Amino acid sequence: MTFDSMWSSIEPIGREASTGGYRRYAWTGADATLREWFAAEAAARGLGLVTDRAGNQWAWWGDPDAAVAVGRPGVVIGSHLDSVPDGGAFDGPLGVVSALAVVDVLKARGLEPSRPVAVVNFVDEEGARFGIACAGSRMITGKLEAGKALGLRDVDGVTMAEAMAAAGHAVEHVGPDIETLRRIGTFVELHVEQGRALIDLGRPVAVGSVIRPHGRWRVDLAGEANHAGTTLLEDRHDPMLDLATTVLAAREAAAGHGCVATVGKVRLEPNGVNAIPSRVTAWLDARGPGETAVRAVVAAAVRQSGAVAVEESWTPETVFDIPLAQRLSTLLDDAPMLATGAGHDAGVLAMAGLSTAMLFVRNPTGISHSPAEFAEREGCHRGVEALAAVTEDLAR
Ligand code: HGY
Ligand code: MN
Ligand code: MN
Repeated sequence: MTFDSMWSSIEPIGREASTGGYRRYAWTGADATLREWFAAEAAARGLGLVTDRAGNQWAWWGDPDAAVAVGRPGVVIGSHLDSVPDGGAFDGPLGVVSALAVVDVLKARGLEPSRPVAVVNFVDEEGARFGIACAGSRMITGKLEAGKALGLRDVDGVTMAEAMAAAGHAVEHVGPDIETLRRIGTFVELHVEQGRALIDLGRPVAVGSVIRPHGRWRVDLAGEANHAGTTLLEDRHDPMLDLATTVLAAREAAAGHGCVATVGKVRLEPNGVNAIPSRVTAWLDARGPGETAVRAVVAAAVRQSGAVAVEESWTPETVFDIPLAQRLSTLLDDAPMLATGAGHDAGVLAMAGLSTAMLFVRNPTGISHSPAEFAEREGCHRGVEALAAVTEDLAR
């Protein structure tokens, strides 16, 4: 199976030797190398490569526009190649490599699909550099306004527009991409499971049912810079105390509302060992069974400090195309249906009204967004087989 050779060639790209994690951020050198890798794999299969207005890459087997003209839009498979800081090898790339391997499997079977098939690489799914997840899919569906996206800045103050332009992408065309969206009849995203359900169920593959609501908020905590050694405690205005209460309050409220809450990114200024910070910026990621509960957690997190939680992104509960999910489950020996707390481009396309499904591949530890993220090779092959069966069924 060609999965193994592709996996070997992509695995070293963007890996950080010191941690074993990946730093594959949007519009960086690592991302450019990954995009070149994707283009080469597409060319090797004779797939027609198209880059859309947001920079997402689409590798087509067949003519998508001719198919649209006769009312038979394509079957799209794939995922993303970018990562969170020191992320794992599988979150994203497993879906892209599996999709390319599926093209090989179906061609080897001599399939002549009655619908075009595409492999997609969505750009900037993690939002690790510019702060908004699923930026590529949100831009083409209009969920993320181009001007707002292009003005987002990374930790060095570089805007997305500058980063895109430096990577050679035509910034002036960034925006909703109806032409791209109408080529999509069905999108199926294969993804490593980010949990342990499949191990506990003893099954290799599951079908996605729903993405639970989740969002990201920025909390700005002001303080007063002063000397760490000479300032009396009663004279201090130390924002780190507010940070501590925010983190603890978020955790307590999450437990009380059946949610999860994380402060995984904090920026201190001036960030000196012997200086009381003048300002702390913290990002709160909160997710749960319903919007009311999630927003209650956010409100509780900032209540004591009186700070404002500025919403940077929000994803409502997203239900996939359930008849499609049931069709896939039946096709895959009654594969279990799984809800997830993780966001995905498939969720963004589902919110845009496209017929969308997800397949999850077993993850022995359930760990993700970590160098320890792992999927057994046999499990990856089972995922390719499942995605091939699904793609053949949808494209016949
Ligand atoms: O944050 C998420 O759930 C996804 O990994 N972007
Ligand atoms: Mn992820
Ligand atoms: Mn992902």
